[in-house]
Amino acid sequence: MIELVFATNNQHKLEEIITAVGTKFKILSLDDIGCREDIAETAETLEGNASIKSHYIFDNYGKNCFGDDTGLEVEALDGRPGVYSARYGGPGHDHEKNMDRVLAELNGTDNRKARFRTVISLIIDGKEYQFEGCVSGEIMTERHGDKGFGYDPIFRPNGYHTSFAEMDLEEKNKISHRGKAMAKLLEFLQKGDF
Ligand code: ITT
Repeated sequence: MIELVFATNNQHKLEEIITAVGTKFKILSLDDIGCREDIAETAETLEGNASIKSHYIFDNYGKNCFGDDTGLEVEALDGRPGVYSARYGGPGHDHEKNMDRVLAELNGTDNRKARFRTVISLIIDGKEYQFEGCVSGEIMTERHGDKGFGYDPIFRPNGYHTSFAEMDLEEKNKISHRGKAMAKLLEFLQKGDF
């Protein structure tokens, strides 16, 4: 069975991926390999940051691995918070402050279109591959639901009446940015052309 390290410090992401992968692959966490460092995300793009995370693990631990970087891109805000999604409301990865800032900036705006975009960087035997997944929707005027994480309570995907935070993990995975990028990664691994 292929073992892959998922280079994330976000427990919600880890849970989502383990649910998506099922029993096909063994996913190891950073904890499992004894990595306790905070990997600095210094790139200006999602592609760049995803790559930093996976290279950090491969270069320091020599293990096949993947990392993802995700951003919420709001049309009326020229694509912000985008690559700055984690710290949009200030330092400290505070999800509530991040949502407050987006809601405040969209106050009174009719165009509430937004999308989540995920880029996964996979490294197998030193070679890098990238996979992208997007989901379009809109920013609601207030929070709904308490599942998920990050901006989930204020994001409603197109074709649904509920926010991501009102969906179960399985339901979110089927249509989400990370779920789609992950499906591409799994298809690639199952083909075995690497
Ligand atoms: P790692 O870098 O350790 O993986 P992180 O939480 O910093 O974890 P990202 O840099 O990829 O993850 O994500 C930036 C922010 O985007 C994250 O802190 C959340 O606020 C938000 N985010 C990412 N994925 C999300 C999702 O599926 N639903 C809602 N918000 C999400």
